[in-house]
Amino acid sequence: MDRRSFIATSVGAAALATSLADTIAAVGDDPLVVSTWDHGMAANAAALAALVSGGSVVDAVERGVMVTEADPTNLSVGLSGLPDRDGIVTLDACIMSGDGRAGSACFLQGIAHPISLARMVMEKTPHVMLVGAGAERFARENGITQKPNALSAEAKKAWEQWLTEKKYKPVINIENHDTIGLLARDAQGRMAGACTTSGLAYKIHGRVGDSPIIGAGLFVDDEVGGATCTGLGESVIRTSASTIAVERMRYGATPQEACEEAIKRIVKKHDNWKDFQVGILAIDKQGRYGAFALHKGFTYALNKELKTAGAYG
Ligand code: SD4
Repeated sequence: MDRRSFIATSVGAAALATSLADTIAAVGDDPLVVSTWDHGMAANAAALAALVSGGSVVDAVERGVMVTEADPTNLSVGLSGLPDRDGIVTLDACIMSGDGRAGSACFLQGIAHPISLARMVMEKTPHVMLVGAGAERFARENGITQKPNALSAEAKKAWEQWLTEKKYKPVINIENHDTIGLLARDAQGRMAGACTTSGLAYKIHGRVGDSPIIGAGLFVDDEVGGATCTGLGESVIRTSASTIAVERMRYGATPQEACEEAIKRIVKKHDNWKDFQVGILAIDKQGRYGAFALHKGFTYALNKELKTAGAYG
């Protein structure tokens, strides 16, 4: 059976089970890009454009999420994101290539493209992760201009509103956007992922979530596939959710089954799972994809199409 008819047969069999029918993709040998939330549509377009114009899969994931980081209307990624309790925007990002290289930069102030800094950490240092003032210094030394820290008008308004009550409560599905996690597979089967965020709104100054943590917010292995998460980072770190998904795929799970396993683990380990949201995406080396979330409302972009993931609760 050739590759295309194998995938077609899989799709036919899976039609009996809605979740599988939804999520096994007949992508053939074309590039595959998936990313979180509605804002993933613009990111995917840039990632696909990078692949089509001959860029590497690492170029594609970086350029894809840079679009989201640069969107001045985005309240959850980039410098326009919502601040911490002190009114300071701090940004986190990581990037991983399926060959095992990885870079991360977090607790950043005034860095417009944390993903590019994460890539520099991956490519120009022997390290995986740089944090805070040291990361910012490394950025400046490598030609990245650090901007003054200022809140966008919308973020300032939201923060001032929050200050009136100062309630800490993770929100479910922030206006259909949150962290962007993007996974790509090129026509040769090479994979990479990128994840970037302003993190949990009104967090304690210094808090870092899952998004820059390799194995939590993002994990990619060319031998298997990749996964990325969005939502309440603490729950994702506690369970190494992206790693769970990739390791499930290593031992035979489809990307959809792997995503469902990771979400079930979060449920198992958190009595309060009804109070927060986590969404996860996965791709595998065969070019299949999967998506699942704790709660309804998790949207994701599949190449040029917007989809809604199934949910546990
Ligand atoms: C984080 N996963 O920092 C990110 C984004 C987020 O609620 O906060 N979502 O945890």
